[in-house]
Amino acid sequence: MLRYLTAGESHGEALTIVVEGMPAHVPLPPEKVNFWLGQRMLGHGRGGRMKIEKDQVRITGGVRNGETLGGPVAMTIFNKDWANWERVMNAEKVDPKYLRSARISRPRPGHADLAGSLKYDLKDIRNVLERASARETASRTAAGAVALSLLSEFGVRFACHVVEIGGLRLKGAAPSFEQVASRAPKSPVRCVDGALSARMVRKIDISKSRGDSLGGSFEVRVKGLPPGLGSFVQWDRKLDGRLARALMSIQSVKAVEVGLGTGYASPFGSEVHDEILYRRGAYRHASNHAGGIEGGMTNGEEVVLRASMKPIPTLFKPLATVDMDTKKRLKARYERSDTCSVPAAAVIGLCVSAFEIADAFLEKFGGDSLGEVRRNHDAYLGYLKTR
Ligand code: EPS
Repeated sequence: MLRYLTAGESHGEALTIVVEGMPAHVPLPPEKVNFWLGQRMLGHGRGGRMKIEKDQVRITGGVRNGETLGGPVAMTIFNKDWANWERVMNAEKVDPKYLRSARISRPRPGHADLAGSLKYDLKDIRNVLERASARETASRTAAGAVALSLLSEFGVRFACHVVEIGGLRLKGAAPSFEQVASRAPKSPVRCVDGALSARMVRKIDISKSRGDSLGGSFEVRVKGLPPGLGSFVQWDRKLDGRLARALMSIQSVKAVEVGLGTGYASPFGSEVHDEILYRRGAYRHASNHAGGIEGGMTNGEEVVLRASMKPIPTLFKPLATVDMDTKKRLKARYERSDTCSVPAAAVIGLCVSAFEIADAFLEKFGGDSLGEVRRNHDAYLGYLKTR
């Protein structure tokens, strides 16, 4: 129902995003997209690039008078750093001396550099890293922000927080949705626990002083979804599978969990399955280990997703690699990078999750205008009351 494509290089002129399938009349002022782009730029541990950029979207299609028109929504985020790269990254013929000056032949361990260079026969690794760069996540954040505009019309709310950085982990009872929504944005590392935030900040500082990087985990929470989004009838319609794919495809993410996730591996079934209740005219669950998804469908409880990312592979004190020109063993090349971007990844995770959920939402309540989606949605909620 809903799909998007992104284009653009990290140091190219701009990032381009096209979102197709949004119904007409969804309010979409650019500030809504800019809010999430701004959130993505935050977090202790970000590098020099975030001091250069001030990510803002220009909506160039599909929106008029602050509302979607039903056609593809086209967005552009101009890279401020382009001013420093125009001679090197130009789409037109580039002076060989500039090409030489920016050329890279030593792939970074952990990055797309080696496999990408071999796969596309790109002799300059810059041609891999420019597109593989996590800069592309600004585009995905913008696409997710469009989805969030739709879902907010139906009272669906999203929150995200960081649960681990470099082995420092949030312990104890899980914070409520409201605690995550109110506390996480106030922390420099998007962590709900003030003391733990301070320790995470110190650990990031230590990592930076050593020329190293750190990974971690984040959680996305979604409140206000009715039961029945996604489907059990076919593997590729299962919502958990679709969310996992979206989260796993974020640069550096290596694991995704739903609800109790890997915690399901040890206990007895009787200890972890969420008992079903009927309260005030609706079905509920006594607990939410399933993370709001059973049989590939929302079950009416809060959706809880977690993802873990590896430490950023660009190291100021690089690991060993092989120069692809000489085949000599050398240190990998250093490119400006972040020390830790788990707080930013949490925002990106929220946005890509919102996109998948909006897609499933339109699959269920689809319509060409917001009014039509609302009629379908309200009729379904009315029907649920009869069950
Ligand atoms: C990023 C932009 C990049 C990096 C980072 C994320 O900009 P630059 O390469 O100019 O510093 O800061 O990307 C990576 C860490 C990576 O490995 O690609 C951004 O906009 O989020």
